Amino acid sequence: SGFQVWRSWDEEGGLRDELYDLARRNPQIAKLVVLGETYNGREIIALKLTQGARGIADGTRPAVLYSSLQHAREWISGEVNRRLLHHFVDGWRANDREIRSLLRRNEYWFVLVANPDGYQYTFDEERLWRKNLRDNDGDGEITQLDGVDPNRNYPEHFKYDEEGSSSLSSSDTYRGPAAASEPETQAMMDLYDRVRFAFHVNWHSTGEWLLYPEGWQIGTPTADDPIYFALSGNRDTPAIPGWEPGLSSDVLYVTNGETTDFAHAQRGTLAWTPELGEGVPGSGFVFPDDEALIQAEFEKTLPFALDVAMSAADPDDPVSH
Ligand code: 0X9
Ligand code: ZN
Repeated sequence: SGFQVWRSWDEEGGLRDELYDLARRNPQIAKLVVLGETYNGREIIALKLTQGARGIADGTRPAVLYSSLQHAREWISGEVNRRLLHHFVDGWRANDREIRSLLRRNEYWFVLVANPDGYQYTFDEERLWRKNLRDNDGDGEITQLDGVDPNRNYPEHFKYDEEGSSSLSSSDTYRGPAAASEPETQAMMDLYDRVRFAFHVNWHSTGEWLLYPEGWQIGTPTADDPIYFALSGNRDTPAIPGWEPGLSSDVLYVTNGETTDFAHAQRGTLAWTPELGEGVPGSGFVFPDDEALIQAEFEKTLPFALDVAMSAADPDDPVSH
């Protein structure tokens, strides 16, 4: 693709190929599940990691979901999540005691590319595309009038107000014609039906915030706040250095039909939207194609991701380092 680090979905050796290769090479710990298909026929893929992955039913062990690239242009989210996936697999292969123990006790589910149509489109057509590729006006081509924001399409306070999502098909926060109308939403909800997740980390960019629900409204704390606090830290001692943790609607803005709100309100899953950094100030969604900067972003977030992984069996008593 002409990039050093970034890889598309479709290309040979791209992210889709990588998921299949990883599952094929690690049958003891990895199982690939196709959750659904996008408008353009791309697979929406989840990978389960746990010892004996193929011999035990999904959802047998305490489970954590790590997802990324729900928004097409937020490339750093996929790369951070991909490195986390490799951290588990490489740790297993290297006989790392801590990783081996984590993979014996819990299940880790990865959806690296939650919006594969949109993601591919950012390579082929428009780097800053955010939504999926629903043809809203049915004219057979994709223009600025098309696409649904997958992070406004969930059946939790869907369409609650116009501030938190848009009725306009041209908007970047267009919620879609109905709750869960989109194949990307349905795929994730199917996964939620298959597995009861203790935690969900839905990587996004950008902002250096560690956001948690429920962000359809402002100010109402939830009974789970102590767990969110313990794992996210606070302004003075954030779990991820330099980031601001807090209620998503308070730190950023209100949203409705949003993924982590659905996870928390309807599935009892403790969920975050970590908003990764820009790599270089001013880069926005175009995180530099720079191995060292990308690796640094991953390493900065790794302790948080591992604390979540370690806390899966007993979310009420979270581990934090
Ligand atoms: O707007 C979003 O979907 C997320 N931000 S992004 O810039 N990656 O698009 C944030 C969603 C977090 N939830 C709330 N802010 N309520
Ligand atoms: Zn996003």
